Amino acid sequence: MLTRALTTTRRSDFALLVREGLSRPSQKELPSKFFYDEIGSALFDQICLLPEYGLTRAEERLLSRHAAEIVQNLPQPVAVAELGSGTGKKTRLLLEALCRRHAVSYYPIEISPSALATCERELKDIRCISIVGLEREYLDGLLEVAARRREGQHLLVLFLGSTIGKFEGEASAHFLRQLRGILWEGDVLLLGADLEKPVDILLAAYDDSLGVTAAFNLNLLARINRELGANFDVRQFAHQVIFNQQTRSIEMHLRSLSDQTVTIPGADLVVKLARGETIWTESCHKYSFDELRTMANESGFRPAGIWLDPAWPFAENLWVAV
Ligand code: AVI
Repeated sequence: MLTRALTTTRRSDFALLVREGLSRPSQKELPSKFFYDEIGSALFDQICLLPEYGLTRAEERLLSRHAAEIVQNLPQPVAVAELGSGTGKKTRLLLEALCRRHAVSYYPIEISPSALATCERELKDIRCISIVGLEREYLDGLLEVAARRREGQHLLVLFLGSTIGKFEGEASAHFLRQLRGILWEGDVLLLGADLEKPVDILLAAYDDSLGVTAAFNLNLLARINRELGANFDVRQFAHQVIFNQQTRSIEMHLRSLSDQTVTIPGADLVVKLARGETIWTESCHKYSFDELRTMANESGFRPAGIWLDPAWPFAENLWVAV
């Protein structure tokens, strides 16, 4: 098995986006993609084990029950590109089912080198796959995978874990249309989407009693301290979770507990935060069936299969590019 990682480190992106998000005159923001440094990735693995956070276990159940059936619905031969390297556990179920048909090239695409390394470590024992990790933004990585495909080879794109939910409103449709633009007719997208559920269940899932999600959120400030030399006093911030009824999304924020001034030399920035002011760090949209169908149709896909978890409303969607 060949394992190799292609890396382009864009460290300055972090400084630029921190500067942009924290200089806003109204709602300050930090992009959720920066949660996943080594500590953040380890905390996210813990989140997936929490009793309150059923999302990952729901998707694991779906893939362990239905991987063979999902694979039966795929064109062949296929190469597999995964947006976000995910937990090796879920991907393994699919790759092993695929390997019963033919050897597979697997391309995890991920901006976090530590997440990419974990994925390779977890999956390298599967005999019939070759792994080429791409340390890239999703669509840049997918373009590269598409350029490497062989004549007649289809692509299966995995976008698991409801990561699509981080795109707000029109941004998700825009992203899916761009993704579709890279694919050929007959290529397939396997899209994990967390479904609407009672608000109390959602709030507990993102504000767990052990404080793991709070640590995951606060680590973003600690990361800015470590990498950009900032002086955030992390104890002067609180994890805050709300459900936005209008957008049907969980929002995570970091609420300032005092009036404070923070210096971020690596982003050439001094930020003033008022007591009670928040930095918006993540959105996690929750889907209805109608919405998923409309999204597929409007972005150039035909829904070809849907698998649902009975215990935690979650949908694994197979969409074919048309
Ligand atoms: C990765 N993403 C889909 C997770 C979610 O549920 O939206 C991230 C997460 N944030 C807090 N808990 C989990």
